[in-house]
Amino acid sequence: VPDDAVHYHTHAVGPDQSCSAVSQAVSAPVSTVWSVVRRFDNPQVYKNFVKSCQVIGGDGNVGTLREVHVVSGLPAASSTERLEILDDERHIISFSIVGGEHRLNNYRSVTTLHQSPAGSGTVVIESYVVDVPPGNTKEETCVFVDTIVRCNLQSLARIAEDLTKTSNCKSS
Ligand code: A8S
Repeated sequence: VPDDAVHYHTHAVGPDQSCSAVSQAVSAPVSTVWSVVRRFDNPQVYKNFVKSCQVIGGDGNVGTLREVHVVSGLPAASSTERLEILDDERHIISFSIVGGEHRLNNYRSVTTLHQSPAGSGTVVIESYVVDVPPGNTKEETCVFVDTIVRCNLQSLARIAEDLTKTSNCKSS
C-alpha cells in the first residue's frame, strides 16, 4: 500500500468484525479508471452482481443514498448504501451499507487509485470492514467479500482498459 493510502485503509475493527483489502493492477490511466469508479449513481457499469441501482436521496455529494438490487443466486436481495467520501483530487471513494436485505451489516469500504510505480497504469486498492454474520467465521466472511470485491475490480480493469483502447483508436 502506498504511503498516501495507508491512512484511508486503516479501519477500526471490532472483535466480531472482519477486515481485508484487495488490489488490482489496471493498464489504463488513473483518470480513466476514476471516471468509472466515481459514478456512485452507476455501480452496475462494472459491478456484475448489481442488477439495478436508484439514487434515493442526496445531490451526488457525501451523504447521497443509493438502493442497489443484486442478481439472484446470492444470499441477498438489496442494499442501501451511503456515499462517505468522494475525493476527485486524491481519487478516493468510500461508501457504507446502511440497510437492505443481506448479511453484511456495518459494511464500509474505501477504494483508492494510485499511479503504478512502473509506468502509466493504475493500482486500485479496496479495503473493507464488516460485521461477521451470525453462524459464520471471520475467514468465511473474508472469503465471501474478497470474492465479490475481486470480481468487481477485475471487471473494472477490463472496462477501463477497453475505454483506453477506444480512445487511442479515435485519436489515430
Ligand atoms: C460492493 C461490495 C460488496 C457488495 C455486496 C461486498 C452485495 O452487493 C452482494 C452480495 C451480498 O450478499 C451483499 O462494492 C450485498 O458492492 C453482491 C448485497 C451488499
